[in-house]
Amino acid sequence: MTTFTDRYFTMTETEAVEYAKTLSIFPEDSTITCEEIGDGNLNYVFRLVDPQTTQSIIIKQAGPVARISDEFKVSPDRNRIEHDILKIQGELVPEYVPEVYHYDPIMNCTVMEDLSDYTILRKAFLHKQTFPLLSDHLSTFLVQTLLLTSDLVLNHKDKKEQVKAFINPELCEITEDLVYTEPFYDCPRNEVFSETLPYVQEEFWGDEQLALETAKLKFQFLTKAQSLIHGDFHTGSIFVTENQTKVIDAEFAFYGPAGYDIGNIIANLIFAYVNGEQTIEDPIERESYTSYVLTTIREIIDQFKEKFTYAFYDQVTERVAEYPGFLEYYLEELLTDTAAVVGLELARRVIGLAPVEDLTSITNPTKRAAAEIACLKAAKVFILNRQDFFNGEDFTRVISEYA
Ligand code: SR1
Ligand code: MG
Repeated sequence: MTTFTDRYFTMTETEAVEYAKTLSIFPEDSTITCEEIGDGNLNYVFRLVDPQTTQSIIIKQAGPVARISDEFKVSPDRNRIEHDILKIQGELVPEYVPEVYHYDPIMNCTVMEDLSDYTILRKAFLHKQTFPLLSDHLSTFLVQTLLLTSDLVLNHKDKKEQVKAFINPELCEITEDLVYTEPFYDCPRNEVFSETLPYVQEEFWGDEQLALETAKLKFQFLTKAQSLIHGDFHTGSIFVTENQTKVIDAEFAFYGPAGYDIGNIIANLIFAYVNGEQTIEDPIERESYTSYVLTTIREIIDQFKEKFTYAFYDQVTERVAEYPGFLEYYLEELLTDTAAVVGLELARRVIGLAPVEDLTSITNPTKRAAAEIACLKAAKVFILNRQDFFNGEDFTRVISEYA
């Protein structure tokens, strides 16, 4: 009989079933089936179902190395970070996160609600599905999580305790390397598509001004403990149905620049946009889908500003934040940081180690290179002109022009 209380080990499907039995979640006599369904870069995800009742759960376990490559030794304690932020998000935005049933600090796993009726947003976008409520849901999620965990609202001593609890050095190091460093020089770990490589060599690796700006941004990521951020807020971390949205996979969470989450999702919507531009043959369908994506981007930014402003007047506790002009200053800086991260994420998914299916699934090499180079052209504008972004239209204008 396997025991789960003495030492940590990564579970097989059979062991995950035995583990679930120790939690008494399913009826004692049920015959549970289990499948490991994780397709992310880091963890093991077991789906357990009781076929008699159709009751199901997810057990997410952190392994000692990343699945994408054992070069990344990442402490399984990241599962604690993910569990702890899920609990916080469960209070701030319960409708947008899965319910948590159990956390185990020995097995480094979290047992949570199964979202098998949902689809991963990136996959849905590859099928050109659209979600009219997405911008409303994501802008609310961003405002609630980024404002209510910041010094604007939290008592500063409590906030510092939270900064301590969410120190996440190994996962942050992955971002520092893969997002802020490696894409901007000829790093051996980069993986650039052959037809895109000449553009990268000429326009990215030789650009000293671009390198300097990314250095400044890296130091901002290292030092700006502004809000408890998700840290990996891309379309693969979002589950959707027609009317519902759930955010998962927050193991990269830490106190960082709030614009990191907003920029990340906007960049990943741009990947959906360029994929649509290059893969939808029918011009009417193409226009309809790409307009939907652009509208979603514009709405996320504009609704974020509107909801943030409303919540700011309602919730802010820091006295000096009420001085005239402070809200405008705060929002402007937030959008500058957002624009920069849009550029960084666009660049790193084309040049760096962890590409996205929106680009790699474009089978025609000329079209794939066109999509990737469009992302890179826009990336430079977002990074170099980051102080010129004040509203949704400023973002979509660059996308329409370059991407
Ligand atoms: C080694 S992990 C590579 C990437 O996958 C995660 O989802 C993050 O985006 C990370 O950068
Ligand atoms: Mg992930």
